[in-house]
Amino acid sequence: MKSKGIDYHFIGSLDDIAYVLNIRANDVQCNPVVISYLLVSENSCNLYIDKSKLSQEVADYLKENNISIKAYEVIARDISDIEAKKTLYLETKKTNVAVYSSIGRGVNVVTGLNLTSIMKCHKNEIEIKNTKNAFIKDGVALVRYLNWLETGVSTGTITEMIASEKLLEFRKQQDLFIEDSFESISAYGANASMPHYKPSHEHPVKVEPRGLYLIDSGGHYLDGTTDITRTVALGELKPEEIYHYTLVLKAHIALMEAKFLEGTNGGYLDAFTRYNLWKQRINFNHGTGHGVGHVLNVHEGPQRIGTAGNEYPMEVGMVTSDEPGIYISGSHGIRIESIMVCVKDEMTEFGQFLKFDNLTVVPIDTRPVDKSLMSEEEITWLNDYNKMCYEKLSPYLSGHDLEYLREQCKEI
Ligand SMILES: [Mn+2]
Repeated sequence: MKSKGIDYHFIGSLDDIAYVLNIRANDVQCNPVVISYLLVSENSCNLYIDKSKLSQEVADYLKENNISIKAYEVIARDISDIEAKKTLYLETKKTNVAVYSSIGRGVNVVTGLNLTSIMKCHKNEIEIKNTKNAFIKDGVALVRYLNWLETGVSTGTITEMIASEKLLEFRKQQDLFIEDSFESISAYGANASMPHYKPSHEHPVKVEPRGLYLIDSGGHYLDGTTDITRTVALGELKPEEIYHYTLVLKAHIALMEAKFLEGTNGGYLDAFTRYNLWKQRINFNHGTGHGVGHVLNVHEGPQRIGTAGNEYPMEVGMVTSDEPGIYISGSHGIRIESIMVCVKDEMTEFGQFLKFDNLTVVPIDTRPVDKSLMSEEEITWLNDYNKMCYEKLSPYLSGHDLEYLREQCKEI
C-alpha cells in the first residue's frame, strides 16, 4: 500500500478477507467465508462483521493481531469519514453501490485488483504441498464412488441425485473434509450436454448401464480445495461419443502439456486447448480454466483461461483448472477436468518458460478412447497419468475398489 501511495484499502470480497486474516467460516454454502468488510490503513485494520459469529478463539486471535472489530452496518459511515485528499484503493467489481456512493468528496479513489487477490492467487509451498494431499484423498473418494456407481447401475435403482449424495458420503469419509466446494453436476446421457446441469429429486433421472455419465464435483478439506470432472462409459457407446470423448481428451492433454513464455495470458492458453476442437470445427461455450482457491472459493481470479477476460498472465504458483468439453444437445456431453499448478520450465536464450504440474489424481477413463485419433505422445501421456494415479491411490484402496482402480489404470 505504501509503495502505491495508498492510505486506505477497502476490501469487499469475502474470500480476500478470509485469506488476508487467515479465518474461515460457513456463511455461504460451499464457500468457507464470512460476510464482512475490511478497511485497512497504515495504522488500523477494521473488520466489519456480526460479532456473534466470532468464537472466543478467533476473537482473541484477531485482537492479538490488532484487528478491530466493528459492526457490519457501520462500514458506509467509516468510508464516508475518510478525509478529502486521502487515497482510497478498491476493486470496483468487488465493491457494492452502498459503499461506493458513501465515499466523500475530494477523496482520491484509485481502482485496481484487490492487493490481496494478487497475493492469494500465488499459492505458497505449504499450500501446494497440502493441496496435493487433499487431491489424493479426493482421488480415493472418487475411485470408490465410480466403482460403486458402475457396480450399481445394473440394479436400475441409481438416479443422478442418489449418485451425487453418495459421492458426498465418500468424501465425508476422508480426513479433514469440510464440505462440497460447489453443487455436484451429476449428469447422465443427454443431461450432460448442459454444462451447468443441476440434478434434482423432483425430476429423478435413472443412470443406466449404457452411454456416458459425467460427474463434476469438488470438496473443501482443511488442507485444500478440489474440483474435478470425469466422464465415464457405463456400457455401450455410440461412435460419436467415442469420437468426441477422444477430442476432449486431446484438448485436455494439450493444455496440461503446454510450455509457454513467462507473461503469457489465458487467451493464448485457451488456443492451445481449443486447437484440436477447432480443427474439427467444434467448440464449447464455457471457460477452459479458472483459478481455484485454497480452502476458499472454487472459482478464483484473477487468472483465467478462456476466449475473453484473460488480462492477467499465468504465473508460477497459480492453481488453475483444465476443463475442455463437447456438448451435443439432446445426445451427450463430455468434460474432462483436472487442476494444475503453474511451475517454472526451462530458461532458454528466449526467456523463462513455464508449464503446468497436474494435481488431480483420478484415472481418466480409457474405454471411450479411439487410439487411432491420438498421437504417440498423447497415448504416452494418458498411460503415464493413469499409472501415476495407480501408484498414488493404490495404498489407500483395497478389495473391489483396488481391482477397479487397477482396471481403470491399465495401459492402452
Ligand atoms: Mn471447474
